[in-house]
Amino acid sequence: MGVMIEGVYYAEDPGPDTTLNGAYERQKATIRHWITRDGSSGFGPEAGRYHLYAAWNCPWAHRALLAISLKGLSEVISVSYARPRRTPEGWVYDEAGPYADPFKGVTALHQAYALATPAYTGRITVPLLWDRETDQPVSNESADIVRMLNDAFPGPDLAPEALRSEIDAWNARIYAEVNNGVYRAGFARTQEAYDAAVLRLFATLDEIEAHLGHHRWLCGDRFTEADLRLFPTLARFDVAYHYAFKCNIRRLMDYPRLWAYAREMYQMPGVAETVKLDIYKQGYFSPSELRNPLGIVPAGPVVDWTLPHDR
Ligand SMILES: N[C@@H](CCC(=O)N[C@@H](CS)C(=O)NCC(=O)O)C(=O)O
Repeated sequence: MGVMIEGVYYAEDPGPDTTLNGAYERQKATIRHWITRDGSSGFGPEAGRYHLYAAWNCPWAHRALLAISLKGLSEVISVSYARPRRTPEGWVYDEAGPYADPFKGVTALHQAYALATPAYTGRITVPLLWDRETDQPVSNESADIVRMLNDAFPGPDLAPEALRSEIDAWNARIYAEVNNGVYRAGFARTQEAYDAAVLRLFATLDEIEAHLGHHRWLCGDRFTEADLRLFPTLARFDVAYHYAFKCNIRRLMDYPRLWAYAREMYQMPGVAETVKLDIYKQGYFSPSELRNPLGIVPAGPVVDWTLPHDR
Protein backbone atom coordinates (compact mmCIF):
# COMPACT_ATOMS: atom_id res chain seq x y z
CA MET A 1 0.00 0.00 0.00
CA GLY A 2 1.43 3.33 -1.02
CA VAL A 3 0.56 6.99 -1.14
CA MET A 4 -0.29 9.58 -3.82
CA ILE A 5 1.68 12.79 -4.27
CA GLU A 6 0.38 15.41 -6.73
CA GLY A 7 -1.68 12.78 -8.54
CA VAL A 8 1.17 10.26 -8.89
CA TYR A 9 0.89 6.98 -7.00
CA TYR A 10 4.00 5.66 -5.22
CA ALA A 11 3.72 2.01 -4.18
CA GLU A 12 6.28 2.15 -1.33
CA ASP A 13 4.54 1.58 1.99
CA PRO A 14 4.89 4.78 4.05
CA GLY A 15 3.79 2.86 7.19
CA PRO A 16 1.29 4.29 9.65
CA ASP A 17 1.60 8.00 10.37
CA THR A 18 3.21 8.45 13.76
CA THR A 19 4.34 11.36 15.88
CA LEU A 20 7.87 11.62 17.28
CA ASN A 21 6.89 9.76 20.46
CA GLY A 22 5.57 6.80 18.47
CA ALA A 23 1.86 7.58 18.74
CA TYR A 24 -0.35 6.89 15.72
CA GLU A 25 -2.02 9.92 14.11
CA ARG A 26 -4.64 9.48 11.40
CA GLN A 27 -4.44 11.90 8.47
CA LYS A 28 -7.46 14.09 7.86
CA ALA A 29 -9.60 13.37 4.83
CA THR A 30 -9.44 16.15 2.24
CA ILE A 31 -12.35 15.56 -0.17
CA ARG A 32 -15.22 17.16 1.69
CA HIS A 33 -18.14 18.11 -0.61
CA TRP A 34 -21.66 17.65 0.74
CA ILE A 35 -24.93 16.25 -0.64
CA THR A 36 -27.87 18.40 0.45
CA ARG A 37 -31.60 17.76 0.32
CA ASP A 38 -32.25 20.77 -1.95
CA GLY A 39 -29.15 20.20 -4.09
CA SER A 40 -27.92 23.77 -3.43
CA SER A 41 -24.40 22.42 -2.80
CA GLY A 42 -24.35 21.12 -6.39
CA PHE A 43 -25.02 17.61 -5.10
CA GLY A 44 -28.69 16.62 -4.78
CA PRO A 45 -30.12 13.37 -3.41
CA GLU A 46 -31.08 11.75 -6.73
CA ALA A 47 -31.50 7.97 -6.84
CA GLY A 48 -28.80 6.24 -8.89
CA ARG A 49 -26.50 9.28 -8.84
CA TYR A 50 -23.85 8.14 -6.33
CA HIS A 51 -21.40 5.27 -6.08
CA LEU A 52 -19.45 4.20 -3.00
CA TYR A 53 -15.96 2.70 -3.10
CA ALA A 54 -15.80 0.49 0.00
CA ALA A 55 -14.10 -2.55 1.52
CA TRP A 56 -15.95 -4.91 3.84
CA ASN A 57 -13.10 -4.97 6.35
CA CYS A 58 -12.65 -1.20 6.69
CA PRO A 59 -14.55 0.07 9.75
CA TRP A 60 -14.87 3.56 8.27
CA ALA A 61 -16.41 2.16 5.10
CA HIS A 62 -18.61 0.03 7.36
CA ARG A 63 -20.16 3.18 8.78
CA ALA A 64 -21.17 4.28 5.30
CA LEU A 65 -22.48 0.80 4.44
CA LEU A 66 -24.57 0.82 7.63
CA ALA A 67 -25.98 4.25 6.76
CA ILE A 68 -26.92 3.02 3.27
CA SER A 69 -28.54 -0.11 4.66
CA LEU A 70 -30.38 1.45 7.61
CA LYS A 71 -31.66 4.36 5.50
CA GLY A 72 -32.97 1.88 2.92
CA LEU A 73 -30.66 3.19 0.18
CA SER A 74 -29.27 -0.11 -1.08
CA GLU A 75 -31.06 0.31 -4.44
CA VAL A 76 -30.22 4.02 -4.57
CA ILE A 77 -26.43 4.03 -4.08
CA SER A 78 -24.21 1.44 -5.79
CA VAL A 79 -21.09 0.02 -4.11
CA SER A 80 -17.75 -1.55 -5.14
CA TYR A 81 -15.99 -3.75 -2.55
CA ALA A 82 -12.19 -3.96 -2.70
CA ARG A 83 -10.32 -7.19 -1.99
CA PRO A 84 -9.73 -7.55 1.77
CA ARG A 85 -5.96 -7.67 1.50
CA ARG A 86 -4.18 -4.59 0.28
CA THR A 87 -1.21 -4.93 -2.08
CA PRO A 88 1.55 -2.46 -2.99
CA GLU A 89 -1.17 -0.99 -5.25
CA GLY A 90 -3.28 -0.38 -2.13
CA TRP A 91 -6.96 -1.33 -2.31
CA VAL A 92 -7.42 -3.46 -5.43
CA TYR A 93 -10.34 -4.82 -7.45
CA ASP A 94 -10.74 -7.91 -9.64
CA GLU A 95 -11.86 -7.85 -13.27
CA ALA A 96 -15.05 -9.71 -12.29
CA GLY A 97 -16.75 -11.26 -9.28
CA PRO A 98 -17.60 -9.94 -5.81
CA TYR A 99 -14.50 -7.74 -5.64
CA ALA A 100 -14.89 -6.12 -9.07
CA ASP A 101 -15.64 -2.42 -9.63
CA PRO A 102 -18.82 -2.40 -11.72
CA PHE A 103 -18.77 1.41 -11.85
CA LYS A 104 -15.51 2.46 -13.50
CA GLY A 105 -13.85 -0.91 -13.83
CA VAL A 106 -10.70 0.23 -12.03
CA THR A 107 -8.37 -2.47 -10.71
CA ALA A 108 -6.87 -0.25 -8.00
CA LEU A 109 -8.53 2.53 -6.03
CA HIS A 110 -5.68 4.94 -6.74
CA GLN A 111 -6.78 4.91 -10.40
CA ALA A 112 -10.15 6.33 -9.37
CA TYR A 113 -8.50 9.02 -7.21
CA ALA A 114 -6.18 9.97 -10.10
CA LEU A 115 -9.04 10.17 -12.62
CA ALA A 116 -10.87 13.04 -10.99
CA THR A 117 -8.44 14.61 -8.56
CA PRO A 118 -5.25 14.88 -10.66
CA ALA A 119 -3.41 16.90 -8.00
CA TYR A 120 -4.46 14.66 -5.10
CA THR A 121 -1.89 14.24 -2.35
CA GLY A 122 -2.56 11.83 0.48
CA ARG A 123 -3.52 8.32 1.34
CA ILE A 124 -5.79 6.35 -0.95
CA THR A 125 -8.61 5.54 1.42
CA VAL A 126 -12.03 3.97 1.45
CA PRO A 127 -14.78 4.95 1.78
CA LEU A 128 -14.90 7.24 -1.24
CA LEU A 129 -18.28 8.51 -2.43
CA TRP A 130 -18.48 9.38 -6.12
CA ASP A 131 -20.96 11.51 -8.09
CA ARG A 132 -21.83 10.08 -11.50
CA GLU A 133 -23.38 13.33 -12.72
CA THR A 134 -20.31 15.57 -12.33
CA ASP A 135 -17.96 12.57 -12.44
CA GLN A 136 -16.05 13.64 -9.37
CA PRO A 137 -15.64 12.42 -5.82
CA VAL A 138 -17.97 13.90 -3.23
CA SER A 139 -16.25 12.82 -0.03
CA ASN A 140 -13.65 10.51 1.47
CA GLU A 141 -14.64 11.25 5.07
CA SER A 142 -16.93 8.59 6.50
CA ALA A 143 -18.26 10.82 9.29
CA ASP A 144 -19.46 13.32 6.66
CA ILE A 145 -20.84 10.56 4.43
CA VAL A 146 -22.97 9.11 7.24
CA ARG A 147 -24.32 12.51 8.24
CA MET A 148 -25.03 13.71 4.68
CA LEU A 149 -26.81 10.48 3.72
CA ASN A 150 -28.93 10.84 6.84
CA ASP A 151 -29.80 14.47 6.25
CA ALA A 152 -30.24 14.52 2.47
CA PHE A 153 -32.07 11.27 1.83
CA PRO A 154 -35.47 10.09 3.05
CA GLY A 155 -35.68 7.22 5.54
CA PRO A 156 -35.33 6.97 9.31
CA ASP A 157 -33.65 9.98 10.93
CA LEU A 158 -30.54 8.69 12.71
CA ALA A 159 -29.54 12.10 14.02
CA PRO A 160 -32.68 13.93 15.19
CA GLU A 161 -32.14 17.64 15.73
CA ALA A 162 -33.01 17.45 19.44
CA LEU A 163 -30.28 14.87 20.06
CA ARG A 164 -27.59 16.29 17.81
CA SER A 165 -25.35 17.83 20.42
CA GLU A 166 -25.49 14.64 22.48
CA ILE A 167 -24.79 12.52 19.37
CA ASP A 168 -21.89 14.78 18.38
CA ALA A 169 -20.38 14.57 21.87
CA TRP A 170 -20.52 10.74 21.84
CA ASN A 171 -19.16 10.67 18.28
CA ALA A 172 -16.16 12.79 19.22
CA ARG A 173 -15.36 10.69 22.25
CA ILE A 174 -15.93 7.34 20.58
CA TYR A 175 -13.88 8.34 17.55
CA ALA A 176 -10.89 9.40 19.67
CA GLU A 177 -10.94 6.63 22.26
CA VAL A 178 -12.56 3.65 20.54
CA ASN A 179 -12.87 3.80 16.72
CA ASN A 180 -9.42 5.32 16.31
CA GLY A 181 -8.29 4.09 19.75
CA VAL A 182 -7.88 0.52 18.51
CA TYR A 183 -5.65 1.83 15.71
CA ARG A 184 -3.70 3.96 18.19
CA ALA A 185 -3.03 0.76 20.16
CA GLY A 186 -2.32 -1.42 17.12
CA PHE A 187 -0.13 1.06 15.24
CA ALA A 188 1.80 2.41 18.25
CA ARG A 189 5.57 2.34 17.75
CA THR A 190 6.53 2.60 21.42
CA GLN A 191 5.42 0.87 24.62
CA GLU A 192 4.36 4.23 26.10
CA ALA A 193 2.16 5.09 23.12
CA TYR A 194 0.57 1.63 23.18
CA ASP A 195 -0.01 1.72 26.96
CA ALA A 196 -1.67 5.12 26.77
CA ALA A 197 -3.94 4.12 23.87
CA VAL A 198 -5.01 0.76 25.23
CA LEU A 199 -5.79 2.09 28.71
CA ARG A 200 -7.91 4.92 27.29
CA LEU A 201 -9.71 2.47 25.02
CA PHE A 202 -10.69 0.13 27.84
CA ALA A 203 -11.52 2.96 30.23
CA THR A 204 -14.03 4.21 27.65
CA LEU A 205 -15.47 0.73 27.02
CA ASP A 206 -15.86 0.33 30.82
CA GLU A 207 -17.74 3.64 30.95
CA ILE A 208 -20.03 2.63 28.09
CA GLU A 209 -20.70 -0.68 29.87
CA ALA A 210 -21.77 1.30 32.96
CA HIS A 211 -23.81 3.75 30.84
CA LEU A 212 -25.75 0.86 29.28
CA GLY A 213 -26.80 -0.15 32.80
CA HIS A 214 -29.27 2.72 32.81
CA HIS A 215 -29.65 3.71 29.15
CA ARG A 216 -30.85 1.51 26.36
CA TRP A 217 -28.75 3.23 23.68
CA LEU A 218 -25.95 5.79 23.89
CA CYS A 219 -28.39 8.70 23.64
CA GLY A 220 -31.21 7.24 25.71
CA ASP A 221 -34.09 5.16 24.43
CA ARG A 222 -33.45 5.70 20.73
CA PHE A 223 -30.88 4.12 18.39
CA THR A 224 -28.89 6.92 16.75
CA GLU A 225 -25.89 7.65 14.59
CA ALA A 226 -23.69 7.44 17.71
CA ASP A 227 -24.58 3.75 18.09
CA LEU A 228 -24.08 3.22 14.36
CA ARG A 229 -20.57 4.67 14.63
CA LEU A 230 -19.62 2.52 17.63
CA PHE A 231 -20.80 -0.69 15.97
CA PRO A 232 -18.04 -1.27 13.35
CA THR A 233 -15.38 -1.30 16.08
CA LEU A 234 -17.40 -3.71 18.23
CA ALA A 235 -18.03 -6.00 15.24
CA ARG A 236 -14.26 -6.35 14.67
CA PHE A 237 -13.24 -6.41 18.31
CA ASP A 238 -12.92 -10.06 19.28
CA VAL A 239 -11.98 -11.46 15.86
CA ALA A 240 -9.42 -8.80 15.00
CA TYR A 241 -8.49 -6.00 17.41
CA HIS A 242 -8.20 -8.21 20.49
CA TYR A 243 -5.30 -10.13 18.97
CA ALA A 244 -4.03 -8.29 15.87
CA PHE A 245 -3.96 -4.86 17.61
CA LYS A 246 -3.20 -6.14 21.15
CA CYS A 247 -6.48 -4.74 22.52
CA ASN A 248 -6.63 -7.63 24.95
CA ILE A 249 -7.39 -6.38 28.44
CA ARG A 250 -10.91 -7.71 27.90
CA ARG A 251 -12.90 -9.11 24.99
CA LEU A 252 -16.22 -7.64 23.87
CA MET A 253 -17.73 -10.93 25.10
CA ASP A 254 -16.50 -10.09 28.63
CA TYR A 255 -18.76 -7.01 28.80
CA PRO A 256 -22.28 -8.39 29.41
CA ARG A 257 -24.17 -5.20 28.53
CA LEU A 258 -21.98 -4.00 25.69
CA TRP A 259 -21.95 -7.45 24.08
CA ALA A 260 -25.76 -7.73 24.31
CA TYR A 261 -26.10 -4.17 22.94
CA ALA A 262 -23.78 -5.06 20.04
CA ARG A 263 -25.76 -8.23 19.32
CA GLU A 264 -29.02 -6.31 19.32
CA MET A 265 -27.58 -4.00 16.66
CA TYR A 266 -26.31 -6.97 14.67
CA GLN A 267 -29.80 -8.45 14.75
CA MET A 268 -31.52 -5.23 13.56
CA PRO A 269 -32.79 -5.56 9.96
CA GLY A 270 -30.08 -4.54 7.49
CA VAL A 271 -27.06 -4.89 9.80
CA ALA A 272 -25.98 -8.56 9.63
CA GLU A 273 -25.45 -8.36 5.87
CA THR A 274 -22.83 -5.65 6.43
CA VAL A 275 -20.79 -7.85 8.83
CA LYS A 276 -18.14 -10.23 7.40
CA LEU A 277 -16.09 -11.78 10.21
CA ASP A 278 -13.88 -13.93 7.95
CA ILE A 279 -13.06 -10.96 5.77
CA TYR A 280 -12.11 -8.93 8.89
CA LYS A 281 -9.64 -11.65 9.80
CA GLN A 282 -8.21 -11.77 6.27
CA GLY A 283 -7.73 -8.02 6.33
CA TYR A 284 -6.39 -7.46 9.84
CA PHE A 285 -4.06 -10.46 9.68
CA SER A 286 -2.61 -9.45 6.30
CA PRO A 287 1.15 -9.78 6.04
CA SER A 288 2.66 -6.83 7.90
CA GLU A 289 6.33 -6.48 8.73
CA LEU A 290 5.44 -4.81 12.02
CA ARG A 291 2.52 -6.94 13.18
CA ASN A 292 2.16 -10.24 11.29
CA PRO A 293 5.09 -10.96 8.96
CA LEU A 294 3.76 -14.28 7.62
CA GLY A 295 0.16 -13.20 7.18
CA ILE A 296 -1.17 -16.29 8.93
CA VAL A 297 -4.82 -15.91 9.93
CA PRO A 298 -5.78 -17.41 13.33
CA ALA A 299 -8.64 -19.92 13.42
CA GLY A 300 -10.56 -18.44 16.35
CA PRO A 301 -12.16 -17.10 18.29
CA VAL A 302 -15.72 -18.38 17.86
CA VAL A 303 -18.09 -15.43 18.21
CA ASP A 304 -21.83 -16.08 17.96
CA TRP A 305 -23.59 -12.86 17.01
CA THR A 306 -26.92 -14.65 16.69
CA LEU A 307 -27.25 -15.46 20.42
CA PRO A 308 -30.40 -13.85 21.86
CA HIS A 309 -29.56 -10.38 23.18
CA ASP A 310 -32.29 -10.44 25.88
CA ARG A 311 -32.55 -6.65 26.00
N1 LIG B 1 -11.01 9.66 7.46
C1 LIG B 1 -11.26 8.50 6.78
C2 LIG B 1 -10.31 7.37 7.14
C3 LIG B 1 -10.51 6.19 6.24
C4 LIG B 1 -9.35 5.20 6.32
O1 LIG B 1 -8.34 5.45 6.98
N2 LIG B 1 -9.53 4.05 5.65
C5 LIG B 1 -8.48 3.06 5.64
C6 LIG B 1 -9.03 1.66 5.61
S1 LIG B 1 -9.70 1.12 7.12
C7 LIG B 1 -7.69 3.17 4.35
O2 LIG B 1 -8.26 3.15 3.28
N3 LIG B 1 -6.36 3.26 4.49
C8 LIG B 1 -5.47 3.25 3.38
C9 LIG B 1 -4.21 4.01 3.71
O3 LIG B 1 -4.17 4.60 4.79
O4 LIG B 1 -3.32 4.02 2.87
C10 LIG B 1 -12.69 8.15 7.02
O5 LIG B 1 -13.13 7.96 8.17
O6 LIG B 1 -13.42 8.06 6.02
